[in-house]
Amino acid sequence: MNVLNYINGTLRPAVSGKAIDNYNPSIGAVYGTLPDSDSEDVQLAIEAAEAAFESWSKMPMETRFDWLMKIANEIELQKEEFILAESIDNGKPTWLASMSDIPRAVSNIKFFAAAQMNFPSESHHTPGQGINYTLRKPLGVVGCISPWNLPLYLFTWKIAPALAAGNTVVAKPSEITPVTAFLLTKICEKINFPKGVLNVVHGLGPKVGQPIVESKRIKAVAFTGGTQTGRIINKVCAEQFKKVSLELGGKNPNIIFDDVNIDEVIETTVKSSFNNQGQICLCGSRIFIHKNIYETFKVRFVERIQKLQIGDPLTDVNIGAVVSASHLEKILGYIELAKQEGGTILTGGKRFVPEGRCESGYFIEPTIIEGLDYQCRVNQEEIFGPVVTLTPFETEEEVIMMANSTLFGLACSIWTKDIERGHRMAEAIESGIIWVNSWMVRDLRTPFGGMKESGIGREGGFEAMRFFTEPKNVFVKY
Ligand code: TXE
Repeated sequence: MNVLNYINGTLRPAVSGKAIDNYNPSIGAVYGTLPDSDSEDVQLAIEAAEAAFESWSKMPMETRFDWLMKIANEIELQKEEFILAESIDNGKPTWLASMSDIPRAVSNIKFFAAAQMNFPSESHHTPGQGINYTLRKPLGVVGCISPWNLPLYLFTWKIAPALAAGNTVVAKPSEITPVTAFLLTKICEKINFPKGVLNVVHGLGPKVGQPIVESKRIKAVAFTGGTQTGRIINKVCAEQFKKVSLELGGKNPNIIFDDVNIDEVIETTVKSSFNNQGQICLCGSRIFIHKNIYETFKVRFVERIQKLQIGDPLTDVNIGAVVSASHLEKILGYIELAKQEGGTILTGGKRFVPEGRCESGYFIEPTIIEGLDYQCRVNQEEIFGPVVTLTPFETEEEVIMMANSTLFGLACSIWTKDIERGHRMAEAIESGIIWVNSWMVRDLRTPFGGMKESGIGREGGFEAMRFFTEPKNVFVKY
């Protein structure tokens, strides 16, 4: 499939006419192209978005609701095409795209279409003097930059609140997985979505993302991606005092006490470790297990993982391909590093070569490692692949110290039947999201994001609506 930009309501190639190859990771081969856009395309997109802002921001909210719902409903009608496209473009199994990515993208749009109609302004009475009320106005043209791991899911997670709040958008999906964002823009064209309100420019980070972030005409940037890219974006935004929301990496602890039902924990830990080939910022890659159940857990977990099927994501497998050749190399590099750092590979540890059409695809066996120090690089740096480490602990204090020892602070799971301990741990762990006796249960109203080097700001619910609006307090004297 040849992906096109969507600027001012029209699907079009890059101004330069250049294109980049798009790879299917499960066969390791090019299967389409995307525009190799640059600052010229970004400027056109910004101009279109500026021209559209006045009418979109002043549109009755019911009409804006209808427009967003039209996009969501069309995705639902074409969901089979979207599921297949996401699976081919990213390497994830179709069941995952069908259970998570695509329905969640629809929910994101529906949720924020409704949220803008329920978004209250605040009012504060100053006794004896008067009353304050807070206006919340859209910002103008905003930039949304999204990654490859959950392509449509995270793309809509940003554009939906931005548009719902009345902004117009210049968005850049990941160059590694551009297809489902393109399919969404085909829908926009088909339904005659108001032109210039949403503009999508495809291409490389430094050539497209950077000019979006650098433009003084872009009033805010919402970014999800790697911590290093986040650091670059944050510097540019700081210089311009530009609003920025950064959802970055994680190295999340999964803490298992000795009072749990081990079978139940293992079932969820299989998912929190290896769903989407471990390429979810919320995956629990550091598993801390109480020493009383360490051996039992380890043996059963390894047995369970060895039963997982790896291979062609379009068939009934548990584990598909990782997203790219360079990402495959990065992950295998970390597995080598784990050996050098004294780790023992309990299962996995190698590239996997399926028979048949996927033999050149980027597959890695789900890998479990033990025997590493909690401070080693493998336990401190984000690998973002199907690799987890097991570490025993004895006391709450010890596991809190180890869990909090990284530069990240995104998500944490805590497994215990002792609810007091659950609350105590939740308070002590440095993390934006805590799941007690669960993982990845997401209520779209809740604040989502990380602390430390996992990011700045929160998305989700009214947090996102606040990010994409400027509050203005008005005081009226009695
Ligand atoms: O992400 P990038 P990469 C982590 C994960 C992964 C690492 C690097 O550890 O191995 O990041 O992945 C755009 N200005 N996560 O390099 O580059 C880019 O085009 C503006 C965690 O693939 O951060 C893409 O659209 N934009 C993560 C987006 O940024 C720029 C999900 C993200 O890509 C840019 C993905 C620039 N200078 C990776 N450079 C998560 N938190 O979920 C690149 N981009």
